[in-house]
Amino acid sequence: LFSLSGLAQKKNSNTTPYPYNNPVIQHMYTADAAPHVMPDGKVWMVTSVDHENGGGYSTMHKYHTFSSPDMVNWTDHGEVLNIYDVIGANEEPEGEDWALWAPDMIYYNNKYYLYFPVRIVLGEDGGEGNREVISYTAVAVSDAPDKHFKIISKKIEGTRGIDPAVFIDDDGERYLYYGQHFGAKLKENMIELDGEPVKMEVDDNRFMEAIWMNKKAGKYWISYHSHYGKPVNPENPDDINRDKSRLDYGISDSPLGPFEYKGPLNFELGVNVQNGPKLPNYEYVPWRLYQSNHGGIVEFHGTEYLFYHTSALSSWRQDSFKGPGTWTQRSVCIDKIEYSDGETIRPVQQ
Ligand code: FUB
Repeated sequence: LFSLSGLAQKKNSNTTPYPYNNPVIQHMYTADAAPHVMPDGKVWMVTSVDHENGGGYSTMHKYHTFSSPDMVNWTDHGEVLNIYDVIGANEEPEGEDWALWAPDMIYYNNKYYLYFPVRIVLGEDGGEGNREVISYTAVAVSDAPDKHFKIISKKIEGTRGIDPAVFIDDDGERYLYYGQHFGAKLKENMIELDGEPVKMEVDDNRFMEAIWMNKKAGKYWISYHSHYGKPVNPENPDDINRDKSRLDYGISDSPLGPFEYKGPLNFELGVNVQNGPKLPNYEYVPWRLYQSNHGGIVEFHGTEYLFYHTSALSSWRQDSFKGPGTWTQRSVCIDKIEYSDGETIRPVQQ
């Protein structure tokens, strides 16, 4: 997740239809797709929703679900949760403290569970403590993936941080990943951790967020957003904001690791193109135009697919790919994953 300054909004001046069918959702801006095959045999995804006018991460106020019988034709089932479900109908969302960021939705025991980060304000204790805003994993439930969800927990005790993702193993055990680095078993009630969280270790030592877990050939494949390269601000060499970003992956014999780092899941790209220095060789091509990264993998009819987002559609609407598009006008894309030998993924090119 990168610095939020300088979120200037450009006008959509290009009305020519987008020339490609990836991104798969083009009537609205979507990000952070979490794909799963549901009992109806279709692929479903819940996504964050970026505001039609951009405006930064603070303008993300709802989740939509989508389904597809074939990975090509997608139905928008509309909004399944709104920020007002979290803060109450009479409140006004205040900036990023109340934005709805990357979610996950999973089927378990005849119900659909939606996991998402909720910020809770701490430290306003009569002036003695500093105001501190912490994200926890919240859970909402529904009888169907296209119906409005009802919040059943605003805080899974023990969780801290954004980007929750749930994985259910072949033996029925449930795992929750959250907050950049952590993983833990989930109890059958789906709203409590079962034991202590474990720090997910991948032996590449890069910053992680947006963990996704999938299983193939008996191995556990962790994928995540890694930041690497030079610090964006050279005066702050420890800053996690780096000039490159991509999805990386590793494998393990256990869903809680440790993981052996395997390599990039998609291509390298320059980031912070709005705020930071442009890389000298940065090319404005559609499959490289994005400033945040968040992936999800699903197996459908024997093939694995990577879901990710770019800001190529936004770029197209602004100026036919001459610029990077708007930071928070992202769009979900899908590509097949090719496993070149049972243990390596060929980096995905759109
Ligand atoms: O979409 C908001 C945030 O940006 C997500 O939580 C991160 O994973 C990144 O995609």
